[in-house]
Amino acid sequence: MSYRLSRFASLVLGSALSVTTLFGAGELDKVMKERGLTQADLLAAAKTYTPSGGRDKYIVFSSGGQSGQIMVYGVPSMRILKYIGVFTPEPWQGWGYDDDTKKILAQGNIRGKQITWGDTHHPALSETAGKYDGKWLVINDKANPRLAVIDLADFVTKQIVVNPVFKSDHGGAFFTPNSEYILEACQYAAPFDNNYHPIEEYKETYRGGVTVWKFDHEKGKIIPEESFTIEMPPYMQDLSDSGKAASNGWGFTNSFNSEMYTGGIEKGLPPFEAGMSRNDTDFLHMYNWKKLAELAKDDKNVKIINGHRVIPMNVAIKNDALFLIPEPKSPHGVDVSPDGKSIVVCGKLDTHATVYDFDKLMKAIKNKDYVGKDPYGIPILDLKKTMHCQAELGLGPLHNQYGKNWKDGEIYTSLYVDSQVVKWNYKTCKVEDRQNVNYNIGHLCGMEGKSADPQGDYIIALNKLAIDRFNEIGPLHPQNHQLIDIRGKKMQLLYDMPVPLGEPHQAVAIRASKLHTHVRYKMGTNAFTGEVHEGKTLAGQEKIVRKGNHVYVYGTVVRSHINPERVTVNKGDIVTFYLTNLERAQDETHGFTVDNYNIHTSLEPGKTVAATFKADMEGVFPYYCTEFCSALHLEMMGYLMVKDPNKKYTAAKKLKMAAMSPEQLKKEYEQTVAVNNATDKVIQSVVKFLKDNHYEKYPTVKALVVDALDQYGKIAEQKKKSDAAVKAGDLEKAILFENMIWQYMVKTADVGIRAKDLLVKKVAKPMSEAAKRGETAYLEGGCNGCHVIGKVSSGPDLTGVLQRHENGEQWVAEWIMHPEKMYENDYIKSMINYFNLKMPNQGMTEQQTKDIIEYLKWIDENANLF
Ligand code: CUK
Ligand code: CUA
Repeated sequence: MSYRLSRFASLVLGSALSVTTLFGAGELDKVMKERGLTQADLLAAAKTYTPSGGRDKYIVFSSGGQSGQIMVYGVPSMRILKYIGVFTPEPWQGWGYDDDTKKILAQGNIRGKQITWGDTHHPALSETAGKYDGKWLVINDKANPRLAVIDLADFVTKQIVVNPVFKSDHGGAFFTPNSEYILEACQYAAPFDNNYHPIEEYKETYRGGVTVWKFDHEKGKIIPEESFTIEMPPYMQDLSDSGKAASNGWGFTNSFNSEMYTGGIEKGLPPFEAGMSRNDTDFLHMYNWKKLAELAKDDKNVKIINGHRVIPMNVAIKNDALFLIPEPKSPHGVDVSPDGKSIVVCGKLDTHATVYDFDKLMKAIKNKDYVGKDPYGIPILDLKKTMHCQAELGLGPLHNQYGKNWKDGEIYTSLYVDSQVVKWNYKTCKVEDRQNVNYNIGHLCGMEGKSADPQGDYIIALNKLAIDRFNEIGPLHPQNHQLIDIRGKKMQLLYDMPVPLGEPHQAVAIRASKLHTHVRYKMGTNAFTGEVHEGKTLAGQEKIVRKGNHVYVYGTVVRSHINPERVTVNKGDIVTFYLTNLERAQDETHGFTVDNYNIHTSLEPGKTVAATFKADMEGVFPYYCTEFCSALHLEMMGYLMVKDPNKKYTAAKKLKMAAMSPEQLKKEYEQTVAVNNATDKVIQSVVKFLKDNHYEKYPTVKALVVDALDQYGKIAEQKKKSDAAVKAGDLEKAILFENMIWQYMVKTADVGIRAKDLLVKKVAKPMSEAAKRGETAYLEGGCNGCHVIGKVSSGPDLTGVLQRHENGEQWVAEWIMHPEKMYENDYIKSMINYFNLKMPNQGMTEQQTKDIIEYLKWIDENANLF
């Protein structure tokens, strides 16, 4: 437990003594009173607060709802880390503003129509043996039936596929246990073909179904040619889940319009909502995707619709691969247990959750124990004979997640109408605990809570409304994700996080330790294909090539210039900027835009991008780097000049400007050289420190040093040019080259000092627990306000302070605890005089004082590093 946490803990335990001793003068009490916090609030804060630099245990991928994107955040801190551009443009990432990302977005065009929004619902993580493997993420778009594949090596969308027969989808994406396939169930039934069919022919020509997408688990690619759809009745298929372990090979999809009602409010008929909820039960569809995948390979088992393989219902029925099981009124969630033996279904309009027993389902199928057939001839199994138990949970049960003790029956269910999370037992169907949430929870997200390996720890309630939770920001409120601690017997609500992006129906969480992301791209990579980019350009290879009316710019970006800096084209030319970010340093990202031309790219280290546009406006257009990447970021720019070839331009009259005298020029030149020499000295001292401390042994430090030396290595060439200019008598030019040298030095120093700081941390002897506590006391006591380690500032340098006095430790201890008693001491008097300051009594306890002395000892041991 960290020091910080133990402080909170002792406080919550109510030890008044520890409060005053640790915080001094009831500082915490004051804050509590001011902010109206209870002790339970403090405990919740301690459970979620993540100090600067801290990391989260879990990473959550949340649907971004109507934004068509994905939101990534950490648990328990609930800090948002990223929005991933998926179905819609995301300007920062250049998603939809450069050639390669436009191509991926165009994969999502429907019948040639560009779709610029998405309604994302269900993200899914790829699995190996039913457990999350941290490789791929897939999400569906309900409005425009599409799936997208996101690569978790760089959190970038790599593929979008459009469902060829559905007009909307919902029950997807769900991976099969070894990611062989992804299930995507239809939502609103419609004709599979693209023709008009009157609604009076609903039962005959409208269809639902489940598309079983083949997935290349290695490459992270959906293979449409090897995918197929299982035709199903027009029952409005809804959420789905893939069987696993015991039930591997089967899929489960529920539905909510077994009435096959077709609405008609405008004709005086009762509305959809009434007609669709008339029956007491709807159907859970159970289908053997494994068997059907084999059947789908044979042409005689499939119909080709829109170029896609569809297995007709009668083929599935004949092969014992499709069944229906009644389930209570308007079901919504269906969630298979980690061992695949139980299938839990929630009825939105029922107060129950029903637990089906997979063994009983299989027994009924084997014995052909049917209660009848639906109008399409699909056998119906008996609800009573196949269920294990029903649990009375409350109003509007929607979705389920499993807890760490799932083997004993631990499960959590969201109650939409009651606005609650219920903890219950799916083996005994008994309710164990309830937690109110605000308001109207949809999904809930457990930590790997639907994989074969639920981790417990937390449940996140994904609430639809935020009503009274946050500051007023107008009629459109954010959504609200509430973090709940489920480690104890009782659930504890910890934190509310507003979600300002859209309605995130579902989120999935994975242990952060399972993710392994790239630090940078291999030089010249097309991030969207993983291959070498056709526009890859290395330093020195920059060029502008014209082919007919198409101008290709092969450029590079590196702190802090874009090469080339001037590009001149004719009005009407097509221009492609290929840009490669030559940086190797982590996080040294540049952005690129040409003003007024609506292109933008994000250039992470090593990446090559392409941006093509028609130069259809005459004029002068600055282009620039859009990330504040270095102290000279503003200078990282250039000009695109677009000339009209049919126009005659008259030259402007040159202004006469005052010129510098040769003496002034000489003085400026000498000053510039002197500054460079002084800067170089600083750099050399840093380099010596790095070498003396064997920076090469630490890969992260080494990467920085390599980058710094890379910058430094460019100086020689500039110096040559400067000297040549001096020789030719052009001091003006020489000064510019000397300035360039200085720029390289600044960049070297910038990275070099970062490397030094990092190295100090690596080579310093590890701190003892006492010294760590001492450092905290030192910092929180504000000692660093006057003392800087390694330097005399408003107070003396504390390096070596223990050696400066006889019985140093005792002397320092007394001085810290009772400084006022020593103000008359001659040495102290002289110091007070010198600094014109008195060391105040900071109210340190004996323990804190001891700890600080341990910290001072640690400083002395590492004195060479400061
Ligand atoms: S659905 Cu929205 S709350 Cu699309 Cu999974 Cu249930
Ligand atoms: Cu590169 Cu700013």
